[in-house]
Amino acid sequence: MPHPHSSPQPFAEPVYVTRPFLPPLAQFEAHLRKIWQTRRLSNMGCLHDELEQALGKKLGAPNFRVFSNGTLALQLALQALAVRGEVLTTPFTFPATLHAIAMAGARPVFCDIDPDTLCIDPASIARMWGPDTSAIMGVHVYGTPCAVTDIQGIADQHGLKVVYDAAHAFGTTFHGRPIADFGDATMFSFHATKLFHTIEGGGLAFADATLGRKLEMLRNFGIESEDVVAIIGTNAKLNEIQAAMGIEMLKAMDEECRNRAQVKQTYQALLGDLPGLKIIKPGPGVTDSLQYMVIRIDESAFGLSRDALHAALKPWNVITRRYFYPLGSDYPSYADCRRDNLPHAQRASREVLCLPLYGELGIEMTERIGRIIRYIHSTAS
Ligand code: T4K
Repeated sequence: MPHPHSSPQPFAEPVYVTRPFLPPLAQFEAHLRKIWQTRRLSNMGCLHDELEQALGKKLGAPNFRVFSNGTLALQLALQALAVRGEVLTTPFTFPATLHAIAMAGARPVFCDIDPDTLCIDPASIARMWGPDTSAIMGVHVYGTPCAVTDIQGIADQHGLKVVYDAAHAFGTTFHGRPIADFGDATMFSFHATKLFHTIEGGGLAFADATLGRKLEMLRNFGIESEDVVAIIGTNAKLNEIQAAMGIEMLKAMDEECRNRAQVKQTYQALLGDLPGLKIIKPGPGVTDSLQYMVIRIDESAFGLSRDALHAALKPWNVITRRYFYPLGSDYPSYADCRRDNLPHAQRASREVLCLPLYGELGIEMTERIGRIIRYIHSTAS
């Protein structure tokens, strides 16, 4: 352990919260060469279908479709399930969750979160249910599963659909079950900033196999056949270059996960004993999605607020992110939405900070970030 007062060196270049993994260029080029020959660029080509199948297997989802991004996958899930009126959800999320609800023609209703899991609190769901409610949208925040059993219980009692935003939960299992196993539909994001990515992209696992055809039409302008445009749909197709990236990324997952796990262990060793700094970990029975490295700052015990630490790290070229601040319930667009009291969400939004996490970061750079945080802490308190 370094001496807490020895001054570390700032980074010469910014170290961001993430840096996308890329497969070896030669492997990707091989796909590009084929694409150049076949001229098949989009609209459910071979690579698209290959990736869709491989991802369904990987995620333990027998019913699975891919989309151009996670936000549209979420919106189309709600449309496929004919969700209307109010959707009980969490304000502690990325804007995409709430905008997908609104774009699908429904209204978010804000529930508080569980202070430990940071996911939607079933007690708050029960309080906020109303006659206009048709669905619950939980977010498996940082890859920590929502209280899936309690949520399903409330949904069954009131006849509600359950949709999960698993943007952060690629590959997560909960007591041995794939995260895609819960609810009516589960969305995964394959954005460049995610562990597994297709540059932009998203996927949807769903329980009712008959939704498959409807989702295919929703992502392709509602076209059923050459002669029939059956429903109103959009353009949410994943193209062949995105699919090629996904196919190559899948090959690299094990290695990237090993490297990220090492980075997280290094942070744990350097920061685990700092008063007022809590490292957020996946709960019991959960495999870590290795998507984010999240700490929570208790200002009174740490001596600095989360915002002060976020700002203090910048001159060292350590660029952290406050996922999720501001809270969705504070966006002007949702000012009129019904809401519970949100003390736990408000507190979490003030206290969480995502540190850089990606395989390439390696042990040495992680140790340096850890030493910088210790140094900032020691000179502040
Ligand atoms: N639901 C939840 C709970 C989500 O968190 C998200 C997305 C979604 C739904 C929607 O899924 P998608 O429609 O995106 O599939 C980023 C991502 O853009 C977003 O996908 C993600 N959540 C969110 C948590 O993080 P920003 O605005 O923070 O991105 P940005 O551009 O600031 O990137 C963060 C850092 O990553 C940069 O400082 C540098 C690095 N970076 C980023 C990109 C895009 C790179 O090094 N290279 C890159 O190409 O939203």
